[in-house]
Amino acid sequence: MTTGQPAPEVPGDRRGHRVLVIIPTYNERENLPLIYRRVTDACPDVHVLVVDDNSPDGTGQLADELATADPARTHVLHRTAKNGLGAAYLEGFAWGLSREYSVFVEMDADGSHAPEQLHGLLEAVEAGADLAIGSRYVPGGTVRNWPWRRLALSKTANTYSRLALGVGVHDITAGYRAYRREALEKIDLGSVDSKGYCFQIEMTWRTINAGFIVVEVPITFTEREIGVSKMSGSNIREALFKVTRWGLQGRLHGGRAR
Ligand SMILES: Nc1nc2c(ncn2[C@@H]2O[C@H](COP(=O)(O)OP(=O)(O)OP(=O)(O)O)[C@@H](O)[C@H]2O)c(=O)[nH]1
Ligand SMILES: [Mg+2]
Repeated sequence: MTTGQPAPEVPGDRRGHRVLVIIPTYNERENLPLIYRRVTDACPDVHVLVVDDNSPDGTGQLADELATADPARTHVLHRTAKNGLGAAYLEGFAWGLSREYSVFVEMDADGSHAPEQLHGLLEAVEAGADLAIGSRYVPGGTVRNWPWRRLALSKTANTYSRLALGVGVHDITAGYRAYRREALEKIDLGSVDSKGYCFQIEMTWRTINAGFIVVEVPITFTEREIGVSKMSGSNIREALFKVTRWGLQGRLHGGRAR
């Protein structure tokens, strides 16, 4: 917390906001303790919710141990099987919406999203953003250690999405973001069905269509050093198909559509 600010009155309270950092995990046993420590060091006043899909490597049990050690601010949801990052976030949102959280942060467990930069996202929400996106592709944003093919794929996906949907967001696939509660309450989360990184595109599209303010905050994204990526070809096909459909629907209806 920045020097000069009043101490938080209750855990999870940040200048009147109760912040929930949701971390979906699948086989992140080595990464989870590292990211957890970095989050609690960088922002001791936020709560953490780990959503684990019954990881075979025991990440779920490890999350339980973290929660047992600090039950006031650490929580765990166990799901029965791997069902995609989107479904995990939706369950995390529902959990937080049924409690008194006012800001919901999405963060990967693999270290790509630096907890030390979380302040920037929270400050953007405090300044009026309904959705603050940690962006690699605005001035000041950068990507570390990605092979050029991976960077090219990400940039192509973003350019295609921006043109097809007619939106001004430069990093619509970004997974490091903070939502104001009101935005999640207004979006019909029950009808969001994207599984992979298309989930991020769908959520941004819906947030914009609902009239909320979306702001991009530059971040440094670092490729994971430990563990295995869960990105797959089916994630790419899902995004290509859906973005094309939403874009065409938007044009057919003379504006934006879901
Ligand atoms: N609960 C849950 N978490 C998942 C699932 N798939 C991925 N994750 C988590 O979501 C986060 C992002 O997954 P990554 O495998 O890093 O995928 P990515 O960041 O889109 O792809 P890379 O850029 O290649 O790393 C990590 O914390 C994963 O453990 C899933 O099916 N269920
Ligand atoms: Mg990753």
